[in-house]
Amino acid sequence: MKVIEKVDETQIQIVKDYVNHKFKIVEERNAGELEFQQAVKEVFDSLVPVLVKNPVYIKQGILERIVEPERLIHFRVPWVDDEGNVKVNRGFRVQFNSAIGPYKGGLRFHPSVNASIIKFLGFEQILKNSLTGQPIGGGKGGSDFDPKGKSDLEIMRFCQSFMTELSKHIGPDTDVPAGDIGVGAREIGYMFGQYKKLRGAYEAGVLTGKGINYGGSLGRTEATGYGLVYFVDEMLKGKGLSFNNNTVVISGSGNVSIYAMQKAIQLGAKVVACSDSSGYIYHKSGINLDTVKQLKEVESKRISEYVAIHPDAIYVEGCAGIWSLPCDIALPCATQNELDKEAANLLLSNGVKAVGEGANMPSTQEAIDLFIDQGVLFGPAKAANAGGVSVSALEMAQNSARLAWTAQEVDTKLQEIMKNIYRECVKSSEEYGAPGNLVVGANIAGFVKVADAMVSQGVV
Ligand code: NDP
Ligand code: 2IT
Repeated sequence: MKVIEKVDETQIQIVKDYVNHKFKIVEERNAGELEFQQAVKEVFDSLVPVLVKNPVYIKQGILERIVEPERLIHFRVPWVDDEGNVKVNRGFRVQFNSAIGPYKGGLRFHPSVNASIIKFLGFEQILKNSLTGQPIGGGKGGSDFDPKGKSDLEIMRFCQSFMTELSKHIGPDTDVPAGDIGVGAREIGYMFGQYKKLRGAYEAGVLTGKGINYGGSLGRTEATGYGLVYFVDEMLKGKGLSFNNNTVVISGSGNVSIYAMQKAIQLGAKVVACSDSSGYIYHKSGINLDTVKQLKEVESKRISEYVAIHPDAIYVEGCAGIWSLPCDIALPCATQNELDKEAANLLLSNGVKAVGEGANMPSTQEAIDLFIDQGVLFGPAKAANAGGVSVSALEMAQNSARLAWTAQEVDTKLQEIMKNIYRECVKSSEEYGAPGNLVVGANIAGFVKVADAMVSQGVV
């Protein structure tokens, strides 16, 4: 607050104009890449007070540099399906920023993947990874390959072809991919096998999210969902609230969603709904997580099948409707822009107290503005879902040290990391004149560390 009061209004206006001008250039240079523009706009808008206080970032061209990937690799992924047909997908890896460590971030396999999606995710990852306090830069990758309906052998052939090209660009000290939508332990296993074969060496730290028997970390599978709940728990505690006896709605039914449900239930919450891209289930007395796990993790079925096993639950076609359900806590854990203004208004009218983003950029800017204006506790993705990449960094540390920590050790570290991220976000929000606004707090706390490293390292 002090900062804002001390500087004169003209100075703030000059910086606002500067930021708007720089954003206009981002729009022009990344025409049509709406998700990327959305991610950059939110961050730039948060940074005005930081730039007022630190004109060195302007002089050093940090905004111009941070939005330009150090490298964007785009490649052909040819593979052969079970009928012998040749298929071609697009592969991507954005190596966005290496100021504070090797590029680090997941791989997404989903038909919607394009350069805009990969760049928005990679850009978010720079600041998220900085917030974790671990030495990891920002990267992301993936393919427009659709794993749905593919046989295990097709998945393996695709992963091998994808890695044949990707292997030229990654390594334990350069770039360390992991999972994201459509990429779990199975895909990481196939990619690791191919990388190892091509390299002729056992470089365990080249990928994270590996199986426990070949270099993976205990707790990585659960980390994003658990970390999200730990973060939201901190927000709730700040207002004298908790998960206990509260009703929770969680979108998605993949990795993040399932382990967010598990931890929320452990903390005494009643989780009443989850979804997939086809629709959502509502089980008023509380979702049976074992059934969800069996359907999704074991049988790869649709969430609609849940109601055949639990006839007192209902299934509704269309995933967006999940936000019309009454709840105290909402955790969007499926995909970007899944929670819009209309959904936010519905949640508000039902008295939602806290929203924590498990997915990356799941709320539109209008939805975020509504939550913040109405005083709802809001945990932005780059802070709230940072538990996954944090434990990935712990996996890298274990691989480097050639040892393995217990599940308890990893979980204790994860809890400390999430609490620390929360504290850093609160501190920055207060220091820069937006107390309690964790969107601003996360953007600033993540940015300052990267920007300072970029200044120290010169114009590279
Ligand atoms: P999964 O592939 O395990 O699960 C994704 C879930 O979201 C599925 O239920 C899927 O439904 C649903 N979903 C995916 N795309 C859409 C869509 N376009 N519309 C509606 N629903 C959709 O992925 P994760 O759980 O790993 O990832 C979920 C989110 O969390 C993503 O935003 C990801 O970037 C983010 N995240 C993941 C981390 C991780 O460690 N895995 C870490 C931090 C963030 P369906 O089965 O029908 O496709
Ligand atoms: O969005 C994310 O943070 C992830 N998908 C996890 C990245 C990682 O490297 O573990």
